[in-house]
Amino acid sequence: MAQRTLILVKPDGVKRNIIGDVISRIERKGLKVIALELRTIEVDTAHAHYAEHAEKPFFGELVDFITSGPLVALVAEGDRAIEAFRALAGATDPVKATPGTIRGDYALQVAQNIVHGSDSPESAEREIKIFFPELV
Ligand code: RTP
Ligand code: MG
Repeated sequence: MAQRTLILVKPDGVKRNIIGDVISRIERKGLKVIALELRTIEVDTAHAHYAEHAEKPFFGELVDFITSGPLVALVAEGDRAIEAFRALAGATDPVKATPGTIRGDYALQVAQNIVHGSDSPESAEREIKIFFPELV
């Protein structure tokens, strides 16, 4: 059964002109892009998206960063899409991320790690509703 995941090319990825490379990696893997939008999100949307981190010391920085400029939100679909994209993205800390992964190839700082991918089916459903309510 095909699974869906919510992927973001965060503002750092858009600024660095690597939207195309991220999408290319997603497509090369065999996942299908079924929705896509470039937009700058409001603080409320960022709070909803990162609600699980509301109490973390880095939450303010995370919200400032994710609302700092346009991002690309997309939904990709395919077998085990959630796990497949998390593997493409690499570890949260880009210095620990394996070279060849998106974060391993492009980033040095945990706060600016280029992409987001849903971490579970429950997160995917919740996050897709936030960015693409018309899909649900
Ligand atoms: P994401 O949600 O963005 O896909 O990243 P993730 O699952 O790999 O990591 P998560 O634990 O959900 O953390 C969300 C984002 O918060 C930032 N972060 N900063 N300063 C810090 O110590 C710190 N820790 C996490 C990262 O940008 C991470 O992607
Ligand atoms: Mg996460």
